[in-house]
Amino acid sequence: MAAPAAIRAEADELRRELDEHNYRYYVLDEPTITDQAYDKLFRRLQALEAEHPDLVTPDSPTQRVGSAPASHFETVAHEVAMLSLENAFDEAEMLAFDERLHELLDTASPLAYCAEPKLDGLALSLLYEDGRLERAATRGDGRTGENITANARTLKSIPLRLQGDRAPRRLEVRGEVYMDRAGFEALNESQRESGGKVFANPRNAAAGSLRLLDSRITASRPLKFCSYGIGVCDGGELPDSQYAQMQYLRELGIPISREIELLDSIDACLDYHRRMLEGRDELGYDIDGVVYKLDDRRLQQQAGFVARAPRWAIAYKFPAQEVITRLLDVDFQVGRTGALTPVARLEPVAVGGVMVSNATLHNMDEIERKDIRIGDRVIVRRAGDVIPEVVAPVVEQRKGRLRKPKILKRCPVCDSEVIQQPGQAAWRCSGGLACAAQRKESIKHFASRKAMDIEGLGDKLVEQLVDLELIDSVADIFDLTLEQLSGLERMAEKSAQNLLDALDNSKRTTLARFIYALGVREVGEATAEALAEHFADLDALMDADVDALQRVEDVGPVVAENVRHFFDQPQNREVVRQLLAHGIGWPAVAARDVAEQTLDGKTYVISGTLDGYSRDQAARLLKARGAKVSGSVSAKTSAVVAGESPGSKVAKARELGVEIIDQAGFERLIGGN
Ligand code: JCF
Repeated sequence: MAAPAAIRAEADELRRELDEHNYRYYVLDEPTITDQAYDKLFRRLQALEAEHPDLVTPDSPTQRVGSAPASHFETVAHEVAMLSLENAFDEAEMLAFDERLHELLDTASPLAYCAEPKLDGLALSLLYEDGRLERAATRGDGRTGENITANARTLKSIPLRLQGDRAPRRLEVRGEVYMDRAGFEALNESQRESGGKVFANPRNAAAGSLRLLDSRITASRPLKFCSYGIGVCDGGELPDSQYAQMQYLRELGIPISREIELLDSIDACLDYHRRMLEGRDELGYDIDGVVYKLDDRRLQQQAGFVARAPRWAIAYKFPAQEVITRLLDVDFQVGRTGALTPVARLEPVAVGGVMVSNATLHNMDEIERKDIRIGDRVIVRRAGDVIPEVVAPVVEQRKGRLRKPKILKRCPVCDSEVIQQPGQAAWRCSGGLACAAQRKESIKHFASRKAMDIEGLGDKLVEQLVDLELIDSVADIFDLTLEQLSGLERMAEKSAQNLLDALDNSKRTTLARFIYALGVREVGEATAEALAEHFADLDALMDADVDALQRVEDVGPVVAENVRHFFDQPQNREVVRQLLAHGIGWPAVAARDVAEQTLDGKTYVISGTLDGYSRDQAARLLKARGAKVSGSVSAKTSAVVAGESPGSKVAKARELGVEIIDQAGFERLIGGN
C-alpha cells in the first residue's frame, strides 16, 4: 500500500531538514541543533520509512549503512584524467615555480594563488548528476579507477544530494578521503580489542577502510571527505577562479578545507607555509604539505600541463612525519604504576623537523606482534602531540639473524621482580613505593596540574628531591623546609619560598582532585570525579567494597578492584592519613543519595525521545534504581519506555505483549526525579 500524501510530504521535509543539518555540521562546522535533536528527526524518518517502505529513496539520510559485500569493484574510466602534483621541498623550489609561471604567462605582476593543506589520504572522484550522487571512484592510475560508490555513500561528509538548485547537470567533485588522528586512534583501539587488524597510520587506515568489499564495515569507520577541486562540469557555468570555485562547492554542500586561503603573491605563499607548518600538530589530522594553485583559471589554461601534472599547481612538502632509522637497542622505563615501557634507542633522525633518538614501543605484546628486532631498520612516526613511536620494522632490509628484545627479570631501578598479571599486556615492577622510579612518578603525578596543582614542583625538582633522599613519599613534600629547598642547586631563596607558598595553597583542594592525585591505577580525572560525587566522603570511599564501587557510574570490575586494592595497602592508608594531618582538605561534597533499589531485577528498553531527558540520562536514572537497560525488546523485557516518535521497538513490544509506558509512567518509575 502506498503511503498517504501527508506522510510522504513529512518524509520529504524530514530529509530536507536532515540534509540541511548535515550541511551545517560537516561543511559549515556550525551545527544549529543538538545531536539529540538530530537523532530525533532521524528516528522519525526511519520510523516512517519502516512503516512505508515505498517512501525510501536512495538518497535518504537513512541509507548510509552500507550493503551486502560485493565480489569485486568495477573499473571506471575517468573522463578527465586525475592528475598528481609536482613537488617542491624548499623555498628556492617554490620561487623557481613562481618564476617559471611568470615566464610562461609573460607577466611581471605578482601572481595570486589559492592555498590549502595537502591531506594525507586517498583521492576520490564523486560524480553528481542532477544534484544526486551517482558514482564514486578511486583515482587508480589517474586514467581508470575503481567504482566504490557503495562505500563512499556511507561517509556522512559526502552529500548524497547537493544543496540548492544551482547544481550543473553533471558535476564531478574531487577530493581526499582521510581519517583524523582521533578517529584513527579510536579505530585502532577497537581493532586491538577485537583482535582485528591494527593500522600503522591514518593513511593506511583510510585506504584499508575505503576499499573494503563490505561497505557495512566502511560505514563503521571514521572516514572523512574534503574536496580540492572539480573534474567534469556539464550544463553549468563555473566561477573563473580556483578560490571562487571552492566557495561554490561549499555552497553546494561539499566540504572544503577550513584552512583554504587566497594569497596575493609567492611571498604570501611562503608565509602561509610557515604558518601551516607551525600549526601542523594542532590540526587534528595529518598533512604532508601545502598545495598552491594559480588562482585565475584562464591563466591555468594558458600554463597547461606537463606529463601527469598541471604546471599551475605545486605541493610544497613538509618534513616527513614517518622516517626510517636503525633500532640500536631497547631499554625499559618504569612508570608510576610500575609498568615497564620498552623504549627504542634509535640512530638519531629528524622526524617532522625534530631530532629524535628515543621512541616508545608501547609494550612487549606490541613488539612481539610487529616482530621488531634489535638492529632492524624501523619506521618511526611522530605526529600531533604524541610521543614518537616505532610503527614497524622494514623486514625486507633485515640482514642476518637479529635478536628479539626481551623483558627484564628484575626492575632496572630497584631490582625487584618483574611480573605480568594474567590477561594484561603490561609487565610490572613488583617493588611498589620501594621503587624509586615509582616513587618519583607518583610524586610527579601528585603535584601535576590536574591533580594537586603544585606550581614550581616540576619533574626535575621531584627527581632531585628523591635522589637526595629529602622526600620518600607524597606526604613528605609538605615537610620540606626553606633551608632544605634553598640549599638545592639552582634554587634561589625566593623560589624556595614561592614553592612553600604553593604547597600551602595546594592544601585547599577538592575531593575529586585528591582522589585523582593518589594515582590509583586507571583512575583518571573523570573516574575520580565520579567517585567523589558518589561517595562524597573519603572514608566512605576507602571502606567501599568492590560491589559498592561498581555502582558508581562507569566503574567496572577492573577499576573497582584497583581502588579496593589500593586502599587495602597499609602504606597507602598511612600516606593518606599523613596528608590529611598536614591539613589537606576540601569543601564538603553534597552527598548524592543512593537511590532505593526499587527497580531491582527489572529490564527496560527505551525508544523514542523523552522530554527533558537524553537517552543516556534516562538509562542512568533507571540503572541507579537497580534496573537493567537493554537495546532490544524480548519476552524478558519488563517494559518499553516509549517517548515521542518511538521506533520499531514499540511494535515489537506489542507483538510480544510487553508493557509499554509513556513519559509520565517513566517519571513515576524514577520517583519524580
Ligand atoms: O589534499 C590533497 N591531497 C590534494 C591533492 C589537494 C589538491 O588540491 C590536489 C591534490 C591532487 C591533485 N590537487 C590536485 C590537482
